[in-house]
Amino acid sequence: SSRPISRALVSVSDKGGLDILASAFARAGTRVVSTGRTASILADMGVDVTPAEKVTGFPESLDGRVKTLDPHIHAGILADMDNPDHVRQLKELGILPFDLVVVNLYPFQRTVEAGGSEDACREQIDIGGPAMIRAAAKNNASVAVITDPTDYPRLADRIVSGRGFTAAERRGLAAKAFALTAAYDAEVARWAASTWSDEAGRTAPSRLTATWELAHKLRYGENPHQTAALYKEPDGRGLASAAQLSGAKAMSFNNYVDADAAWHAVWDFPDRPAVAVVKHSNPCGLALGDDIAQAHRKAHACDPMSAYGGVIAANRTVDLAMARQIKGIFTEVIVAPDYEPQALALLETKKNLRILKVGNPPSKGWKMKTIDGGLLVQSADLLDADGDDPSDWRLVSGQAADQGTLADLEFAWRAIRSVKSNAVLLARDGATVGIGMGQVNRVDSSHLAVERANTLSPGQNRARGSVAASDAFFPFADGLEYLIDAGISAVVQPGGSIRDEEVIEAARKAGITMYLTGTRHFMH
Ligand code: 93A
Repeated sequence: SSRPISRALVSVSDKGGLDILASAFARAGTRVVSTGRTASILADMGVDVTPAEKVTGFPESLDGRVKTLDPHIHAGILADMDNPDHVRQLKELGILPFDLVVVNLYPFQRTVEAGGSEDACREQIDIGGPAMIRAAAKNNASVAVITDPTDYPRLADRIVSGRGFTAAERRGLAAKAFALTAAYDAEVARWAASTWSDEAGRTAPSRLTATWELAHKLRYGENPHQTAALYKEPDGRGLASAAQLSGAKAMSFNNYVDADAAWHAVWDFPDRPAVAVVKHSNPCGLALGDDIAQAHRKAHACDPMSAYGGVIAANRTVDLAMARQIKGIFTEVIVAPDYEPQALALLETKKNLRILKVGNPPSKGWKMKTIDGGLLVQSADLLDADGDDPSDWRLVSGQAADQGTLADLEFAWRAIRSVKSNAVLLARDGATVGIGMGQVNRVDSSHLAVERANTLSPGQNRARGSVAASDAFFPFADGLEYLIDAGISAVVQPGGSIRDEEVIEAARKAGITMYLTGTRHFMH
């Protein structure tokens, strides 16, 4: 049933459109209770306002943290006016009911997006506002709740009409209100998880509260007969929110998948300029350089054939030298933190090259994968396990590696994180020279790594003298023996097979250096 709006509670952070409400209240003779600045603005507009302090009998205190958190306010919102007992209690307590609550919340998300300090963001977590909104939404049988200033013009008529809102309208407004407070809390939860909780970041939450927004529809999915869209996290960071600086075509589904793999791969090496060239979510070249152009030359040289039509990621600003190198290579996408103006100008002449700029390294949050009827969630593989640092490695064969070899082993171990299992990788001078990926047994991956090292760069035997990494243990000696026959000088692998003794014995017999990490880097 409709009821006239004779008493309203107004407390808004976004002061826009208050004039619309003010004139509606004046015409309807609505009595208004309001907080601090909202009250003074309404008073200036000629509204007869009662400050919330007068109603609560308590001053707005603690820098505004306590303004409306008071039973004189909340009993006025929550009383069921169709329940005679509630009506009687209000009378006894000397509390007047509200017919309308108008609230919008502190701009928490805007403060986070503007890069506000932790203190500034925390202070923008609205407590009293959501309490009033939720109370009014719950009690929509008696109270209308307005949370969206763009609704004022439409709803002002209802106030003026003297009939107020229908039950259906109040229910619709209540549903909208709960959606607002839920989204608001989800944003707070996301921010709190990333800002406050290293430990919480290691414990799967009992309920996922993240929300994704439609970024844009994609032309199609993995294949043209599949429909697809990209959703982004609301904080507007990361690859999903990348700026596309150039390129005739929009990013495709597969482009995003490959760009993501490449982007993660280069940020496994934050301390050095690094470039990854990715095809079908696997690197076909990954390298470090003294500068970004050198890193790209080395990464491309790993497998120039596969680099055709690839996705390139760099973890430093792309300079003119690197742009010149890419100019002659058919490349689908390049993603980097930034581009020198001349480099960008040159790359832009390649009409089909999609150029992406991403402001932040990949987030360290949860990684998700859907399965039938569910969602698998895990913390990111950050290469921070016990065993990822060479000082934790156990030498089980041959001599301790010299500095250069150890650096290559460490590079190979970090690089293999971004190769799909089963992965075996050969490296030299801070660059991959042969990558075996995605095979269903480790011998095939070993073959592939050696074959690529030796055939893709004509006239060279790049396997000889390189170092090898394996993403998980060798279950038998055969895969390792193949690498030894190809001439590798050292190998790093997790260990832990029940046949470790056989595998270690093969290394010792060949006199090569072998380290066990005790940790693995599967990626499926
Ligand atoms: O700090 S609060 O969580 N504590 C409160 O008791 C309270 N009551 C209303 N924030 C509170 N509000 C919020 O103040 C409202 O949600 C609104 O966004 C804002 C309006 O304050 P003012 O009228 O002083 O500008």
